[in-house]
Amino acid sequence: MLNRLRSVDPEIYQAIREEVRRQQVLVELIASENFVSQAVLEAQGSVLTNKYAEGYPGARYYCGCEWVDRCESLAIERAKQLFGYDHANVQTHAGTQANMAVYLATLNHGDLILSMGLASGGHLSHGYKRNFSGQFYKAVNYGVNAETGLIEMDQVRKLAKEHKPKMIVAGASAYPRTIDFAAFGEIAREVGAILMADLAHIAGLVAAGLHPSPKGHAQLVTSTTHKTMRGPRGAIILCTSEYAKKVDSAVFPGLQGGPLMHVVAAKAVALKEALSPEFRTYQTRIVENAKALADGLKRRGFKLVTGGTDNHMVLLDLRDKGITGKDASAALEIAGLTTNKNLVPGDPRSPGETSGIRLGTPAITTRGMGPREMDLIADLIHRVIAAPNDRRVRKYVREQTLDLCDSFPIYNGLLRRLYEQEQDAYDIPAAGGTPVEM
Ligand code: DSN
Repeated sequence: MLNRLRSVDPEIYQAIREEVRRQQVLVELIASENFVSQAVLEAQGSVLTNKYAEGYPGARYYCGCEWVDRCESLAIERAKQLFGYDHANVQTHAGTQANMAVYLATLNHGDLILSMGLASGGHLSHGYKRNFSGQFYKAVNYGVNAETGLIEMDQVRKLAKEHKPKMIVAGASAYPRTIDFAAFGEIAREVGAILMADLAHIAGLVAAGLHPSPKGHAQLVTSTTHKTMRGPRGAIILCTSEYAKKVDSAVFPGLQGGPLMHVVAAKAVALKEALSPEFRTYQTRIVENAKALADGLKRRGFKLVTGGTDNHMVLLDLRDKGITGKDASAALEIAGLTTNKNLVPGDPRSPGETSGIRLGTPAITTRGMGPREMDLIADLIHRVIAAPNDRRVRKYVREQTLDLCDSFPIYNGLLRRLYEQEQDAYDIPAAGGTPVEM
């Protein structure tokens, strides 16, 4: 395993091996990260990376596309089946590019978008002034109530009526509660706007029926495939039939040349996994774990934005703890808990510092952890935040997180196998001048 790489490029081999180790030995609480299956890894690491396939299945600009056509058609059919939309485009490389494609397909330069503000939990690509979306289009933002942390549909309606946006964007990067797509749809219809739902974070929950679907409300949907969806890094677009041609043209030739067919195939695998009953069980556990983590933190005196969670995410407001999100996430990382700093509603600090941290349960749920481990993690977070510079606390917490990671291994002992292989250097063939081996 990875023997050829080790021989040809020991530096990259070492970086990958150390990343395997890092993923194995840290408790991954970044809400947007996950661990893909072995099957997804195999599809993504396949020879499909060699193939140019500009165009779409059955209408490519290159010969020899019969097998990549098969992969892409399967991905498209599975995405349509999973989310119930008329059309799917599975070629976009990332969530921001999926949003870009939807804007290109539906808006003119300078048109107005109504979206959630970045400081309230929205995303860069929803019209932030330093992102293309805020430079090519005008954006007006709704936010959340500074006290409750909740989106107020009255405010959304008021802004929609006042500004008459061409598009309303419903979706967030840091919002721990249910998004009311039906209410967004109603407002969009009232003002004649198009509704786009960005499911990047919650797509897995929507697919499993644990969060209301935007179907019937949003004409266009974007999502990443690597967060709760547990697929390869990438994105998809779903839409009603009236937007199908426009979306496909916006992706290619509008924004991209050749699609990453190895990633498209890996998306197909992840979408197949998402259609299984086990995926629904997995998503149910993600939500149960997030609730258990939220409860454990509340019992230990933490203030949570919105007071809890409906999804996979918990937002900690640290303003009463005398520590910034930046310092808290750094102390937690040393102790073996990976998180990210995050703005909280009404945050007086900058995005580089913040007063909060965001936690998520998709990755630790993939490892098999459950409510008991969530309570332990809440306890460990509490200990670190209470004494971020205490070396004894850090040592204790690090030992606990290492034990936890040992009890819930990932990739079937891959790290151990790599180390074992390295013991036997004679097995490794010479690098120079050898033909490409499979
Ligand atoms: N970076 C992603 C997240 O962490 O939510 C959004 O793009």
